[in-house]
Parts: sequence; structure tokens; C-alpha cells
Amino acid sequence: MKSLIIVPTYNELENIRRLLPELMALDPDIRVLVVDDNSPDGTGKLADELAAENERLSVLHRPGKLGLGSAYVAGFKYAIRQDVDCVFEMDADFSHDPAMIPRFLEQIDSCDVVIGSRYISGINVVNWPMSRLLLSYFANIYTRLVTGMTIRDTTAGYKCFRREVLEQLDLDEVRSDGYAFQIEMNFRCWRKGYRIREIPIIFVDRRSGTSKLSRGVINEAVWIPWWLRLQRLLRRM
Ligand SMILES: Nc1nc2c(ncn2[C@@H]2O[C@H](COP(=O)(O)OP(=O)(O)O)[C@@H](O)[C@H]2O)c(=O)[nH]1
Ligand SMILES: [Mg+2]
Repeated sequence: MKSLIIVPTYNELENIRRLLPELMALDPDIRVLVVDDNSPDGTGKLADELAAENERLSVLHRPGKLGLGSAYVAGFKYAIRQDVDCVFEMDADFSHDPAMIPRFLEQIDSCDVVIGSRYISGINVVNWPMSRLLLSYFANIYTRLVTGMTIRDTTAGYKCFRREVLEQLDLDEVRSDGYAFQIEMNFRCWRKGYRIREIPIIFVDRRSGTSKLSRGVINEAVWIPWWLRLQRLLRRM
């Protein structure tokens, strides 16, 4: 399987210095796309330097911090123009263990979307403050109740899509940007009847750099599930 791993970045200099070589070393059929939002710390520049040395690594530069959701949409549009069979979402900060990539690839053979889930075998989150864990955990229960989706970890950001899924979704219609982006993508896939499978991962909080979680991101995750429910009622999704 040829795959493309999309890594959105904003100020992840020290992380990508280690992460990108590690991803490239996994398998010659793996390509990586960094989507950088003009990080002030020079992440984009380092990514360019690494890309100059490796033809399997590419970089998409955007003019400023435009949000995670639109970074992925830009990456997805890039991906479906390439010769790849599946497309990954992955954080740059090592919360997502690169060693799990082969597990995703094993599963994507027999389904359409694979989600690396923190909540299917107990709670597999390491080093998060309790407040953050509770927020995430209850956000997932809330989303299940409001939308009717049965996914256990619907805000997870370590995922793999078959390319056909991304080709069939209306990427220009996707409106949410933070954790809600993950919820909306899952909802769109679920409504289209795609086979979604969760596999357990262990999520470890970042050691380097800072989180970009904000109030706005949380607010969005509160109302988007209701908007999705409405879209479903109106049969628009
Ligand atoms: N391109 C881009 N990447 C972003 C943006 N916001 C967050 N990211 C990246 O998305 C990933 C997850 O963000 P992070 O701050 O670690 O979220 P957290 O793990 O939920 O605290 C990291 O690789 C970030 O660098 C953004 O606005 N644009
Ligand atoms: Mg993180």
C-alpha cells in the first residue's frame, strides 16, 4: 500500500527534526506531507531543508495560522492528486507513535477509515492533566449522545483514510477546524456508510513545544455536534 502521512505543523521545530526522519525510515512506500502555517520558529524552513534531501517528503506552505481543519483539507486535496492508496492524519508532537503506522495499514485493507483510539481499551492517555483528560473523555460521550455515532474516540487525530473516501467526500463543505474537525470528518464518513474501525493507541502528551488548544476550539466542539445532527435531520448529510 502506498501511503501519504499528512503532518500539520505550527511551531514544531524540535519535533519534526526527529519525527520526519523516523517516518521516512519506516517504509519506502510511505510519503510525508508537512502542512506548515508559516511557523515563526522556522518549522517550515527546516521541513524544506529535509525535503530537499528526500523526494518522499513534501511541504505545503500556507501564509499564516489558518487552523488545523483547513490544513488537513489542503493536505487531502494534495493527496488525491498523488499516486497513493491511503492517507494518514498525524500530529507532529510525538503524541502519535510512528511505530503504530503498520497496525493502521494492516486494518485499512479491510475497512475504509481507521481511527487510533484512546478510549477503546480503558483510557490510554499518558501525562495529560486530569482536567484535559476529563474534557476529552466527556466531549466524546457528549458527541456520541448528540450525533448518534458510536465511535468511542471521535476527536482522535491519528487516522488513516482510504483515498476513495477522501475523493468521495465534499471537502469544500467541511466547516470545522479544531477537535470538531475530527468529529465532522467522522460524521461525514459515517453518513456515507463507510466502514470505520477503531484500534487502540496510547496517546502520550507532548514533551516539546506547546499545545494549540484554545477556547474557540472547545466552543466549536460544543455546537458542531448539534449542527451535524441538524444536517442529518434535514437530510443534507
Ligand atoms: N498547519 C497547522 N497546524 C496546526 C494548527 N494548529 C495545530 N496544528 C498542529 O496540529 C497538531 C496537533 O496540535 P496540538 O497543539 O498538539 O493539539 P493537542 O495535542 O490537542 O494539544 C500539531 O502537529 C500542531 O502543530 C494550525 O492552525 N495550522
Ligand atoms: Mg498535541
